[in-house]
Amino acid sequence: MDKDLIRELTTYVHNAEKEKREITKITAELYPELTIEEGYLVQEELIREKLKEGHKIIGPKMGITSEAKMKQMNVDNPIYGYVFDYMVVEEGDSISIADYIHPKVEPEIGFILDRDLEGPGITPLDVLRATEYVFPSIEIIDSRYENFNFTLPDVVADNTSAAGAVFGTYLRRPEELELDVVGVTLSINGEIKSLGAGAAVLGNPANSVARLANMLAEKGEKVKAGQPILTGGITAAVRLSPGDFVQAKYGGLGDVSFFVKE
Ligand code: OOG
Ligand code: MG
Repeated sequence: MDKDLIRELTTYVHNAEKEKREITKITAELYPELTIEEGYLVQEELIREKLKEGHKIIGPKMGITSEAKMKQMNVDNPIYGYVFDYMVVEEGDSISIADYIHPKVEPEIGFILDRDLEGPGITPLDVLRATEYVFPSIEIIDSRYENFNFTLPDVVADNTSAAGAVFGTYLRRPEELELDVVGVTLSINGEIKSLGAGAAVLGNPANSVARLANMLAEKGEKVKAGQPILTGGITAAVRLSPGDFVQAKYGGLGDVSFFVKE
């Protein structure tokens, strides 16, 4: 894939995000041969463009790490992308639905490391040893593709649908919890829409961070200390509408909530 094509595909997804407009997935017509590796080349160019525009990376996010997400999205492998500063929503705050295309939410367990993790060969135990805190969170995803219809290479190119993140402020040391049995309910206006437990995420969300470190190692990159890391949706994602009060309640890990306006 030459530089011009990488640039063309990057502009295609980037403009859709900026203009809050749905596009047809890349693999439908533009470039059906797109591979996962090429999807990451587009994602890397997209990230360079965002950095050039003055946006800052807050932290990495894993995606498609649970059976629920694999089934819902009809894709089958963990992927990663990045949360940027302009995507962060303060806990208890409101978002405006007009700032998104067709946003959905999913509950995720977050990690903050106190030292860098450099793969290959990182294990979940290495992750737990390097973890300063775990925290509750809600990710807002907003695929730029029509109806969230995409293949794995498409969604990688689209920075894994990253659009928003609400990082809870309830921090816990990892040894205070058994992350696999931390339960979560996601409710909208008090009605439970989905529920699950940490084990849904690759057996344990620490495993998701290990996978991230090992995937980044293939590019000579590492998971950095101090950055919030999202480990992937525990449950299927739920569509948002104006007037929604969205809350994720975690067993032993506090809760996170925000409002949705017009
Ligand atoms: C892709 C993003 C997946 C997760 O947690 O699984 C993701 C999507 O579902 O649009 O963030
Ligand atoms: Mg997610």
